[in-house]
Amino acid sequence: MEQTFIAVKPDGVQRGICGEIIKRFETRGYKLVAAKFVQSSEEHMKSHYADLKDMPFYGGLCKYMSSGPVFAMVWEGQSIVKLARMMLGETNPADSKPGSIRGDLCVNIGRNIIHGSDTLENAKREIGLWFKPEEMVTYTSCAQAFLYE
Ligand code: DGT
Ligand code: DGI
Repeated sequence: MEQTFIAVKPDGVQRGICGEIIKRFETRGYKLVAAKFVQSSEEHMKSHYADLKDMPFYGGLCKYMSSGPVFAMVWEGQSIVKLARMMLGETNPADSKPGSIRGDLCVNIGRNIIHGSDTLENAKREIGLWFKPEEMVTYTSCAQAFLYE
């Protein structure tokens, strides 16, 4: 089963949207396997967004992401990396369809409330960056047999 890294960004936390985001992943049928509420360092955010280091907004993004608490999670489920990205919507909320998280809950690209890994490879890298192996919980959901044939 695939795992992906999802984080409610400082704007999502301050706006009180953590519960709504957890609800969408839970009700879709995904399984929460790790979570923590943290304020990360700018250095940590620079590693997280290393692939964007040449972008003009990189510095501001890393500063912003370390400016307040983030709700970091690992969710598990079939094809979750790709499907979670569909649930998020486009990077720019202005391009995100109603029904998606960004399309329903935010308006500005620099305040797009949520992060989700874009590839399986990045999901593995980001999970390793944010969580220690002992912080990941292994369990069987009682809904498993009703979610998957
Ligand atoms: P995520 O989930 O935060 O990694 O965002 P992605 O994957 O949808 O977008 P990505 O990786 O290209 O960019 C990471 C973050 O950088 C994005 O959530 C918001 C910020 N960002 C991207 N492009 C720009 C930009 O042109 N200006 C500013 N200020 N921020 C940007
Ligand atoms: O994975 P995403 O967050 O959808 O997109 P990404 O990894 O390309 O960009 C990471 C974040 O950077 C994104 O969520 C919001 C921000 N971002 C991306 N493009 C722009 C941007 N922020 C601003 N202000 N302007 C952009 O063009």
